[in-house]
Amino acid sequence: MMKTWQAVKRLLPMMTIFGLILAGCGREDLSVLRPQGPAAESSFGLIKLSITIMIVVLLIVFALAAYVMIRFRRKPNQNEIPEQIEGNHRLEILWTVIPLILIVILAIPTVKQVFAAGNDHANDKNAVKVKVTGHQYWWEFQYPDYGVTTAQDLVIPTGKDIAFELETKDVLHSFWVPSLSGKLDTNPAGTINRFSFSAPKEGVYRGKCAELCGPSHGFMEFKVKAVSEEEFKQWIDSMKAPAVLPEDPALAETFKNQCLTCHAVGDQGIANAPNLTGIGSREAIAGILINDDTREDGAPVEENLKTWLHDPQNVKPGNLMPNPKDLGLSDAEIDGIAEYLANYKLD
Ligand SMILES: [Cu+2]
Repeated sequence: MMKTWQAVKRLLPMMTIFGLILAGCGREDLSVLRPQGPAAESSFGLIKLSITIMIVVLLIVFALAAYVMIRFRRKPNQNEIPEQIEGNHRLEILWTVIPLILIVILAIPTVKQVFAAGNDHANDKNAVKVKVTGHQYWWEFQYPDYGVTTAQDLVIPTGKDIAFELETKDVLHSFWVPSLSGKLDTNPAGTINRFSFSAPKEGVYRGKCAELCGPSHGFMEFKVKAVSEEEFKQWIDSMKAPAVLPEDPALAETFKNQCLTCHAVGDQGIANAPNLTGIGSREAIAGILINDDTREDGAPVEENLKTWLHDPQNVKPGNLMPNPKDLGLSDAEIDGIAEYLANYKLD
């Protein structure tokens, strides 16, 4: 009785920790266990296959172990060592061949699907090409066929294969949308990695950087917005529309001189920092401040922009955005720019 209690006392904290860790896996849109596209479904199939094999092996081995422990346990007054059967050929062949068969069963679909996942659709005329560039701590998405560049919200048409070309501007990152596909690294030194996936259903899928890249790595989030083909075309058109600048001429001047020296809107500015075209329509500010007018999961976009602009380092430590105050902007100017950007929406 005492021993049981001690075992429980030792195991309890460990179980609690495991429970808490597993509880962290609960975010529906960030789970490989709820696949939303063919690439993720094929990985999920492999997960199910390997777990099934493991469970069957576990049950058989545990059942045999339990049987042996009960059936051959030492009887009262039994003092002699039982007959030793070391080197049983039949048994040894059996427990070598069975695992081999299991590994082959696992290997065939795994190899097949790994090669299928490497199919990059780079030369597929029907695929939508997207160049992904990882930056500390944001994602840039370029559509070379359309001449459009955006950041943080990757807009794609449903059902189409998206041919990705991955690169990084600084350190190693990893591009990962758990519910749509496996992950792929963005490599420095001009190495380009390619793969593709598609999203059959409209929706917003969360993506993450999956390679520790600095203090704000955990905040390096992005969204994949799968929309209908018409909506996608409309999005491209509105991204290509002439830039909208702040109405107030003085504020427009400040925005041009202080912000567009790194950022771009429409055809204005340069592309050293996230492109801001239509930022008011995005799912989040800085990837992590979720835009939600109902305030259920986040805050209204203008409030998020103010949070970001008044202290970018507080939101994402280590990012390259200078504090607008250090650039000489007044609180009123910062609020004005936040308001302007919040209303810069795409129709
Ligand atoms: Cu990262």
